[in-house]
Amino acid sequence: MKIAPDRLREMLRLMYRIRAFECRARQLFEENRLRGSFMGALHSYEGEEAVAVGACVALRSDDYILSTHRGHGHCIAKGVDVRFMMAELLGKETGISKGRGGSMHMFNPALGLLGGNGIVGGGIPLALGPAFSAQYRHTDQVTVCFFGDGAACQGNFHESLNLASVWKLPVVYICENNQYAVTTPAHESIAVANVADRAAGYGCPGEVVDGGDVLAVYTAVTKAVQRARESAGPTLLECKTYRYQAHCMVIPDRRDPEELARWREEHDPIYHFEQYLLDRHIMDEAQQSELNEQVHETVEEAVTFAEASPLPNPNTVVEHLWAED
Ligand SMILES: Cc1ncc(C[n+]2csc(CCOP(=O)(O)OP(=O)(O)O)c2C)c(N)n1
Ligand SMILES: [Mg+2]
Repeated sequence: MKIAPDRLREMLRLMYRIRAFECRARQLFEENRLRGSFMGALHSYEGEEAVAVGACVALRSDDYILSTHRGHGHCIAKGVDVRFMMAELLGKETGISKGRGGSMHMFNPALGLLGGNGIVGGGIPLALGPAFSAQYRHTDQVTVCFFGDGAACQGNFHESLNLASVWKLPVVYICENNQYAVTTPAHESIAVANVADRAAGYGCPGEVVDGGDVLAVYTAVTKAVQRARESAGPTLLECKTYRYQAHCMVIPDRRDPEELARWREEHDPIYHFEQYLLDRHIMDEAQQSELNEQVHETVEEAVTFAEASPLPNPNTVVEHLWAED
């Protein structure tokens, strides 16, 4: 698939931004948790960047996404300003959810971001709503629903995929199979070799994708989006990937350190894409450093913005909790 050089470099920028954001958020979490100023849990997306970026770059800005508890990458790839995300992590009034949501509850309907979710698999049935709405309104908007390998074992996964297929709803289901649900390996909880194999049971296409290859993800999602826009129904994509950090920042990592080292050394999505761009002279080393520096500046500005922002006024604690007329 031919992709313009500018767009390819933009994909790398987004991957850098996600990695830098996650590293900085992790530092803030460590520094602040004892002081209690970091709001809620933190699930790092480091290592999985190619999935969010490959998928979201294949979308239009008016397409919808449903995110997860590990959702910072989805938000950044869909175009959210990292200042408002960082402020949300610190529970500030300027946060994307006005400091009420924290890491797992970032929303921006104007960008099609219909929210993260602290309930594993919670976004899977919700995705049917915007998809049905688009079909009913005769727009050709597509809904992308991200979820993990653990979520793929929830009952609502089966019900939702069946309904989406029966009604030919414009949804692209993207399973981010990072091989574990907390500490449970996917092969101990999934009866078939691939989550994508389950698509046969719902009469829709299913495909296993290398989740470390941003272009493979982009290509697969582009095809699935096309199918959805043409009213041909949903697709189930399973992106095989790996997370670099423990499940969240407070649960000890029980994975084999050698396995983790192997994934980092042999399958790092950012390293592979950098090499791809350098080898084909789509980017030179000077451009690469500039891109990296810009991203780090952007993330530092976000930290400064977040730290300088006020906490919500306690008198407003019950505001923004329900939809307003
Ligand atoms: C309904 C529900 N059950 C259990 C949990 C606790 N929990 C949080 S994350 C998680 C694992 C999810 O694994 P997966 O779907 O593979 O996503 P990953 O964390 O690997 O990205 C669990 C069991 C929860 N938040 N919601
Ligand atoms: Mg998982």
